[in-house]
Amino acid sequence: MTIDLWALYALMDRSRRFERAVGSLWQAGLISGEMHTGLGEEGIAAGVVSQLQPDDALALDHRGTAPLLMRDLDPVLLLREFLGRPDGLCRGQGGHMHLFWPERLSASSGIVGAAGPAAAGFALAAQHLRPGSVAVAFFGEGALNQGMLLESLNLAAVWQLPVVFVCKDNSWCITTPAHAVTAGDVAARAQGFGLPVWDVDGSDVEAVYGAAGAALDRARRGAGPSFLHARCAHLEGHFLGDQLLQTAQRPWSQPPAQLLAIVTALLRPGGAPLAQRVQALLDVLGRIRAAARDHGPGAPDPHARLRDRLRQADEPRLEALEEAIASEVRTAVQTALAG
Ligand SMILES: Cc1ncc(C[n+]2csc(CCOP(=O)(O)OP(=O)(O)O)c2C)c(N)n1
Repeated sequence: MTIDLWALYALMDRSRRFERAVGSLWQAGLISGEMHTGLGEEGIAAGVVSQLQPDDALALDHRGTAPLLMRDLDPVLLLREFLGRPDGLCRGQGGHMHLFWPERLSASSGIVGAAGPAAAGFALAAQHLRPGSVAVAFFGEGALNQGMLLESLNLAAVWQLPVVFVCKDNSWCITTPAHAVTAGDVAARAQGFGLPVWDVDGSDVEAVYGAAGAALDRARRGAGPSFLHARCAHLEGHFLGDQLLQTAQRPWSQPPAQLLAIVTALLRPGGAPLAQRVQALLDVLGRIRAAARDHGPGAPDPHARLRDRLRQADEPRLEALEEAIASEVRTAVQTALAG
């Protein structure tokens, strides 16, 4: 199997630039509500989505932007949806979490775990109506404690559905570390339903591509469902704009000044009692330590990782590619905001 790393990087870089642009619009107050990005998940999205066929189905969680863009959804339609405009993908009614793109059977939901039953349903339809096509579910490790996801693993195994369950494991469920709420071992859970499991580093797009290729091939052959467990980190924390969460979940890149600002804010007079604030501070520091322990000193950033490799291989080519993508994203943003 030859992997086109340039093509994968193009998907990841386009998604990274688009989501950064979305972040700026959100910061400017043009997008209402919370904003969850897939920054840090691009290696998983690209490794899987680049191998989907037009008839395949995709069930997504609250971080659906990257996979949808990588499936070649028009970024203008997507952005107008985020802006709440009637000319958006879902007439501005879905926001960034509840999306449906019928032409490529892709749906997302903010209900944690909902990608499981959606993908199982898509896969059941594929089994009867479109043999050889498959469904993919994307979800975080937090969803593994949702009954409906476990029921989906069970039914998929019993009915031998052509589905690949992709768990993007960042080891955090908003402010709750996974180990505090999830018993046992993720892979063992899926194996308990008889599903084969591939365990990969989600920041290594090549590894994800290899594992996803094997899992998708298995589903296409009618050999049944499987489970991809891919570890990752969310570079922006759980959602945009939460400095505490970002610091706690992304300890490798926090300049000391930012940390100092948080400590100062927590100890400022007024507001909650001092004892409570000191406790909050200790809690944040504990989380930083835990995250550093889980992730090590380097940022597990799939985009930077592949970029370094391609820069060493051919820097002018990389620059030209990035320039073209940056220009495409700029044009998409301008077009979406116009009219
Ligand atoms: C059924 C349900 N319960 C709770 C929530 C609130 N909620 C939104 S995102 C989230 C964390 C989900 O964690 P995980 O599945 O690991 O995904 P991550 O955000 O880490 O990518 C929670 C609890 C929800 N949206 N749906």
